[in-house]
Formats: sequence, C-alpha cells, structure tokens
Amino acid sequence: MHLDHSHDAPPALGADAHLPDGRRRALRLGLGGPVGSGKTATVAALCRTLRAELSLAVVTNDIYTREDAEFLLKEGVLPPERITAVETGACPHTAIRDDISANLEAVEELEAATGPLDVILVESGGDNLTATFSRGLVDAQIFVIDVAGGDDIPRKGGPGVTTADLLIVNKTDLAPYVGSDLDRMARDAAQARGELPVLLQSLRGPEGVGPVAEWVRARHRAWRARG
Ligand SMILES: Nc1nc2c(ncn2[C@@H]2O[C@H](COP(=O)(O)OP(=O)(O)OP(=O)(O)O)[C@@H](O)[C@H]2O)c(=O)[nH]1
Ligand SMILES: [Mg+2]
Repeated sequence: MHLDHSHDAPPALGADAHLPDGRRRALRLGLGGPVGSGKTATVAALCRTLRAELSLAVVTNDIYTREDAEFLLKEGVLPPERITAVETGACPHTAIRDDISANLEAVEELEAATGPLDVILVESGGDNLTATFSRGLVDAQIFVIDVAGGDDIPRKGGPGVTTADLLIVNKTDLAPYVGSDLDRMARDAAQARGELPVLLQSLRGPEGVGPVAEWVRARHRAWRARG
C-alpha cells in the first residue's frame, strides 16, 4: 500500500560518489530496524526481483556470526562473490554509524572485486529504534519495522521511524493475529514523517516486495541522473 509517492526525491550524494576511475559508484542503500522485523527477508526478495535488471551486491552485519549472509548464500539470491558479511562484535549501530570503517571497506571491496555495480544493499544487525546509518556509509536508508512489534511503534518515533528515506511496516499479513491496527500505524507513521514515504508490506502477500523494489528503482534512476 502506497501512502506517499515522493519516490523520485534525489538521493543525497555521499562524500565520495565516484570510483577512482571516475565512474559513478554504486548507490548504497542501508536497511536497519529492530531484530526480526524482516530486513534479511526484504533483502532476499529485492535481490530476486531486481537482479535481472540491476547489478547488485549485499553486505550484512551480525554481532557474532555471519548468519544473515549465510542465509542469503543458501537461498542463492546472488552469486556468492556478491554477498559479504561484517561481524560487528559490538552494538550493530556502532558499525553503521560511529565507526563505519569495516562496512566501508566491505562495500568498496565488493565494488572493486565484482566490477561495476548499480546498487549495494547494506543490512544492519537488528537494533533499537535509535539506530541509523551514517551518511558517509549509505546514500539512503530504509527502516523496517513489523506489525508484530506493536502498533504503537510509529507513534513512539525515534530517528529510524521519523527520518529514514523509506519506512517499511512489514508483516501486514500478521496484523489480525497480533491485534495490530494497520490504519493506525499508517496514520501515525505519516504524521511522524511528513512527506517521507511509508510502505506497508507483506512478503507473504501477492504484491510482496514489489512496491519497495519500485522505490529502489526510482532511487537508482535518480542516482544515475545526477551525472
Ligand atoms: N508472516 C511474515 N513473516 C515474515 C515477513 N517478512 C519476514 N518474515 C519472517 O520473519 C522472520 C524474521 O525475518 P528476518 O528477515 O530474518 O528479520 P531480520 O530483520 O533480518 O532479523 P535480524 O537480522 O535478526 O535483526 C523470518 O522467519 C521471516 O521469514 C512477512 O512479511 N510476513
Ligand atoms: Mg537479518
């Protein structure tokens, strides 16, 4: 369900938007959000939907394991050389906001090793509502919450909910079972975010990741159009 159509807003250019050979580097998109909200499932679905039209790669972050990367490898969503894992060893937000060096190295190595890429998806480890990505690491960020986490989350706010370039309210198929009011979540999210887009998503439903994939396509078009 689309609640806003400001899909073509130009992404902020990162400090270094070009590769050493002068080509525009890949658009870097961060996915953050609470534990288990559906970040890896969304990344997997995006890869399956977009891999025929865009050259993709993924960086995952886990505290002590490579579990998310291993899931994506097992599912075969991309060739193995396009999936890499960062073990943060500490709070996930540290590695995506405060000391981004391991993640920056991972995205740069992926692009150097696999040739020109269109989009690199960087999944944060599951964290709390305050976790956001440094703009030095990603050009735009997606925050994923789910209906099972409670329908008051959009109202509670926090920088992920209020400032992410896209908010996904995931697992809408579970709303009837956990007593979440989707209309209320949509209303509260719109109020907290002003013009910023919100998409309600069920990866089990017929639309699946389609609307989010369309948002990624639009961001990539805008990124390419910036010369
Ligand atoms: N019913 C339903 N389940 C979903 C949906 N999206 C994801 N899931 C399930 O939710 C569980 C957690 O999904 P993940 O993608 O691993 O969540 P995550 O945010 O990556 O979790 P962490 O990386 O551990 O923070 C998995 O069992 C998914 O299959 C959805 O739209 N509907
Ligand atoms: Mg995950």
